[in-house]
Amino acid sequence: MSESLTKTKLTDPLILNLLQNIRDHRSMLENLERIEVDPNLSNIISNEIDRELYIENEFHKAKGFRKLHIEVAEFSKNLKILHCVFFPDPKFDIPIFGMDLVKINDIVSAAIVDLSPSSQNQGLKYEKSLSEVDKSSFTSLREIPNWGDIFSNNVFFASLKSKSEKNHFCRVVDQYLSILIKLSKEAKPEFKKEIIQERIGYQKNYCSQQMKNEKTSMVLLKYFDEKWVNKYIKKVLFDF
Ligand code: BLA
Repeated sequence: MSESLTKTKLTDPLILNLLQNIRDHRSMLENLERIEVDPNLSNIISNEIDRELYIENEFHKAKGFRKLHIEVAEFSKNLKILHCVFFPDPKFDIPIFGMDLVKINDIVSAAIVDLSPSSQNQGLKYEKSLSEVDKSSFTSLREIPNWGDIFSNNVFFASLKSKSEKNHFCRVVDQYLSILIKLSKEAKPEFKKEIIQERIGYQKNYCSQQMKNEKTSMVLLKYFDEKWVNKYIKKVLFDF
């Protein structure tokens, strides 16, 4: 498959490792297809001194998923981000896979992963499996901000302090993705309008809560004007 990100400029081993793992899981989905997006929004590069930046995006869809989005970005050579959200097709009862890794120089200040509910009582199907994923040895767990009521009870959020914590985080992501893929294989389409509508509401709420994370927009506003940032957040990151 010819993938823009296969040639990613980013060489950070942790991000490359996570990226490979996410792609491996994604490749197990049925009817995987690329979604074409305006290249002005998907691949963004600037070489302006001290304001260097690049953002690379991959968009796919598959059976059970309306949008599989992976983004890698590097700002001013020191802030690196791996952002990934797999939005389910609301006809299917599949949670939203989300992860974000923020690395400033060599420090991973934020590493978050979750399967977030996209319908009522959905958690009953998978919360137990998430809770069984070993997350015991992390030293710097972080508190979820107020807007994060969209996440499941087993959202994982920490700073990663050592090589072993970085490796352990990769294993947590791998296991969360395995649970997601299993749920997606079991999911059958639903045709009742009210149920689909309710799931659409969950995804809209997920997106509007994510938009309250000022840390995302703060970074982008250093490089782009407000109009562009709003468009990028609403169309690329958290569209519905
Ligand atoms: C935090 N997100 C952050 C931070 C930055 C970004 C700079 C602060 C790091 C820190 O608190 O240590 C920036 N993240 C970005 C940018 C993009 C990005 C610019 O993805 C993309 C262009 N954020 C998400 C997703 C999740 C998420 C999908 O995009 C979770 C599934 C979570 N990011 C998230 C959380 C924080 C964060 C919970 C901490 C916010 C806080 O503590 O206030």
